[in-house]
Amino acid sequence: MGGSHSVQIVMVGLEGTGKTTLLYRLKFKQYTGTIPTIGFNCEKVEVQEGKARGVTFTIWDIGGKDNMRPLWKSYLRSANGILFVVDSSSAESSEEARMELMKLVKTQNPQNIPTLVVANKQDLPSAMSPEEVSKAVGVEELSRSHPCKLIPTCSVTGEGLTEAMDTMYEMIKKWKKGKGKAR
Ligand SMILES: Nc1nc2c(ncn2[C@@H]2O[C@H](COP(=O)(O)OP(=O)(O)O)[C@@H](O)[C@H]2O)c(=O)[nH]1
Ligand SMILES: [Mg+2]
Repeated sequence: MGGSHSVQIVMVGLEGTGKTTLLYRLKFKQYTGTIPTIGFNCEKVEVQEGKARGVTFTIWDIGGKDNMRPLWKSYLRSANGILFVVDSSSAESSEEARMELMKLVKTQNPQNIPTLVVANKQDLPSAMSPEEVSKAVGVEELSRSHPCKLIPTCSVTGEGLTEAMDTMYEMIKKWKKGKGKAR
């Protein structure tokens, strides 16, 4: 399929949810310590396993501090997929995450680019279950009207990341097909 072997991903979410850890886990296959992201990081990652094997993901990891959030939408123009990372162990920030997710998907995304919510930090004992995260940040509700799914992960060990990239890729393929149709 022409052009489908390279996709552009925008990764956003509140600060400290594990976006940069996830990016470097995918890139270097190991845990790397991170420092808070000022601005953004960008890496090309060729997926080695799963359904997206051989596909190159260019991933833009955008800082989550509130002064960066107005910029999220400008990165969406050339994106094929959104990764929205959530800290599953932080019930207290789930309302803020829900509001940012709603704004992003419903008002800042006229192209209806597929969104995969990454329920990260599943390894922590205090983590909410994937179902609880789904309810808390509104994935359940959003998925009725928008292409939006959730995958549980641990970016430190890399658990769930293959499933996440598979799911993101499947959603993008579906979205690209749909774009060809008259709306
Ligand atoms: N226990 C646990 N800690 C994580 C996980 N992912 C990231 N972290 C930690 O969360 C902190 C913030 O991670 P970072 O990637 O900088 O978050 P970002 O602000 O979203 O880029 C760091 O101390 C990471 O080591 C995870 O899956 N489990
Ligand atoms: Mg970061």
